[in-house]
Amino acid sequence: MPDGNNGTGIGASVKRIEDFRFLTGKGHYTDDIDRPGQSYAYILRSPHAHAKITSIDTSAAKAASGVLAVFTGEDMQVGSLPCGWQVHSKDGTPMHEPGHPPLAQGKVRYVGDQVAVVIADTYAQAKDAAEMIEVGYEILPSAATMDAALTDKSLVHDEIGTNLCFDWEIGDEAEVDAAIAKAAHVTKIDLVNNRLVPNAMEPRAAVGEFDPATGEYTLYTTSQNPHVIRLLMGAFVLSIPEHKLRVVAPDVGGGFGSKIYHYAEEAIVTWAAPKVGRPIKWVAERAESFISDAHGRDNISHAELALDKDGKFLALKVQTKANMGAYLSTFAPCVPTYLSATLLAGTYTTPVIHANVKAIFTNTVPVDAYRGAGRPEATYLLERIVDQAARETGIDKVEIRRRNFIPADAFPYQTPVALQYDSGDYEATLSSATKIADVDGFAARKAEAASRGKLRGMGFSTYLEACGIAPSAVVGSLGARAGLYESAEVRVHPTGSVTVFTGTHSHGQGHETTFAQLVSDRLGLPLENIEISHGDTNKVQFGMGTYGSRSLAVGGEALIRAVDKIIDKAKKIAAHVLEASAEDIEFKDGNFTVAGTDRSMAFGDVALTAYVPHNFPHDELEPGLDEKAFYDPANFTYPGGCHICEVEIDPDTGTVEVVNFTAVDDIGRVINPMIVEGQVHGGVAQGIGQALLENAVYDESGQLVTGSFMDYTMPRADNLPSFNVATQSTLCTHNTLGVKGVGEVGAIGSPPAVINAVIDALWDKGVRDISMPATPEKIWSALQAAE
Ligand code: MCN
Repeated sequence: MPDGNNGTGIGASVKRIEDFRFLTGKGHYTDDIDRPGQSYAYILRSPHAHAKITSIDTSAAKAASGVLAVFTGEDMQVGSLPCGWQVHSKDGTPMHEPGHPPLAQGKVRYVGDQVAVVIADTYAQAKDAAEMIEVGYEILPSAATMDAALTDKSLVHDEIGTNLCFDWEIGDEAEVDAAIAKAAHVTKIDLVNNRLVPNAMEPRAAVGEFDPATGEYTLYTTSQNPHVIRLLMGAFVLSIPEHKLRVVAPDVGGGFGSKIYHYAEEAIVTWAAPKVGRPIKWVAERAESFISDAHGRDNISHAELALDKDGKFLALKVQTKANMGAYLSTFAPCVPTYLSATLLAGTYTTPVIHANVKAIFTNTVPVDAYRGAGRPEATYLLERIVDQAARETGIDKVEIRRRNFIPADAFPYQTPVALQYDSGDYEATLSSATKIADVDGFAARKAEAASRGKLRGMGFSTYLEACGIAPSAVVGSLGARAGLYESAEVRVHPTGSVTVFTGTHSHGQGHETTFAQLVSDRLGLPLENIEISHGDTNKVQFGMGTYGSRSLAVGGEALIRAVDKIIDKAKKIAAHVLEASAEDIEFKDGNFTVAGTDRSMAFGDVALTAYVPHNFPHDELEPGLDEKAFYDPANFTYPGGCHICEVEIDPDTGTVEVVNFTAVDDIGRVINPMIVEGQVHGGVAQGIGQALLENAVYDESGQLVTGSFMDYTMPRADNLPSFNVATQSTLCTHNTLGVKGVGEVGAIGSPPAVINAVIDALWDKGVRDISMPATPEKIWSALQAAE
């Protein structure tokens, strides 16, 4: 069976199969879909953060050239865009869940809120006509920041009577307070986790279509999880039964979490298609994406870490305010709670932890998961406070981590914040990273940089993350409203080639390659005989899509289970033909052999036998070779690792250059090292972006002042060094592949490493804190203030 680096199976750096079509311009994205008779939608959005709609006059727009229809919230009386997660406050009351209409009903609650849709023959006609819509607004005071919202002077949702969505906690506060009271040292820190705009390369798009002959609706959309959209939009918003609603997510140009959610525009084009009697396409303009794609992060935290006299952590107490924006997006409530606070043990043995999260409605774009979702926030907090504690106690920052690591022989390890880690070796990833980053040589490099007038710093992050989001036993108890299992179907065709249908969705992660590698490894088939199909609810029976670095650990495992069912059945067919017992059939290198003999059948011959009457055991088996598997894992997977960042700062300008970045990640068994390296590169680039450049800023009236690439800085190639990436492997114990996720580790581990490096560089100059993003202006000002 092909295996290892020279083959096409597990462990081989196979070049991405999908890249041929992407690199030759043959990718097929939602905007490439043009349906016969297609019309175009333009969404009129609110220019105000908070206002009553006193009147809407659409008559001029309706009469404009090419216009087919104009709809407002009054016309579109449908269900509310639903939230998929429920969180309870510490007093047991459920979170406040305000209605979220696809088109505003009487009130707008953020700049960008949908007010009306114009549908016309061309996009230009729709956009021009939208300018003719007269909307009367009574502008209301807005709660643009969390602090403003907490005064409850201006309510985002009057009917709730408060801007506090929930007030949640985990852990025993009294125990934590007692531990803090008797600690030798308590380190305190206040942190902002800056708000981010996702900015996938392909803006969101949707095409809605209705076939009156069959009563079937089709939605083509830029989604990470078409089955979830079918479920949420069909069942909750438009009341379309699932068998009459097809959702197709074709090639998708990046998502980073922002394309998980069910968005209003998807419902609008699907609902309106039968009304105008033509398919309708909507594609976001870039500026529109800034004010309509769910944003990420936006937490403010205060944390206290108690230590004994030897630097052992005794307790951690965290209070976080988390911005939900104006409405609850699909996953929003679980991000600062179950995906973040449960990570606060990190890689450490802290015995008691208490976290309180106040989720707050504001008049801003809804906030939801963005690459890492909650885990970058927890990691940033933990790794910043650990570094701070090292400085305050005088213990070396590597040594303080070592003293507090969960030892490699302590797994399974139950944390005080709900999660049980199955495997890990944090000392191993730290040791490997310190060697690769040449930590010992840092002092000399710092001295040399100083001779050039530069400030050099080194920062560490020994992170842990929980991914493979699915296990119903865990997510059910954590408030998920649906099981997040994954399914796969393996269809072996009569000539022995294979089509795999997976419920996960690849939008840059390379599943068409890595999933084919899994099949190639198990069945001994060449990659060209294997096709991976995803993204169409009419082809794939069930799926929960791709997010939370779940596709390999959950979808890949479902696939392997379906392949194993194929092998079991194929053995029975081979046993019949070879006149042996199925128990005596061995499967190796694509051949079924009677043990201890040279009697064998190739996989393709068995496949053919499954479909032709000759020599098939009809009385024992059903014909055909097509198997499905659903997989519900027992637990999350727990990647961990060490990121080390080295920066140089120009004190005259405050400019930071990342001169070295080392990432050693433990992601269990690696299927494709090259794809894994690419995933880490992308994640680290986003982490560096958050740490140094990106920031979504609202003014007090609720206007997004960083609403374009002129004001919102994305990381570019010249902001990044050549990364040193390596992996270390402790196998996941509860999936047969032994794999953990990799898709988010880069974005989770890197931000604190960067900021710790920046603070390290500035420490001798008297600077004690720098918040993200560490812009030149901020650093220069901090240096001036410290002088
Ligand atoms: N892989 C592997 N060996 C492992 C782990 C993973 O070879 N031990 C491979 C997988 O087979 C897959 C890739 O690495 O091809 C990522 O796998 P996984 O960690 O399972 O993550 P997902 O496929 O579920 O992807 C989701 C993750 C998330 S949550 C975000 S956000 C993200 C990311 O992936 N968004 C991305 N990576 C992205 N990459 C691109 N190009 N675009 C995005 O939008």
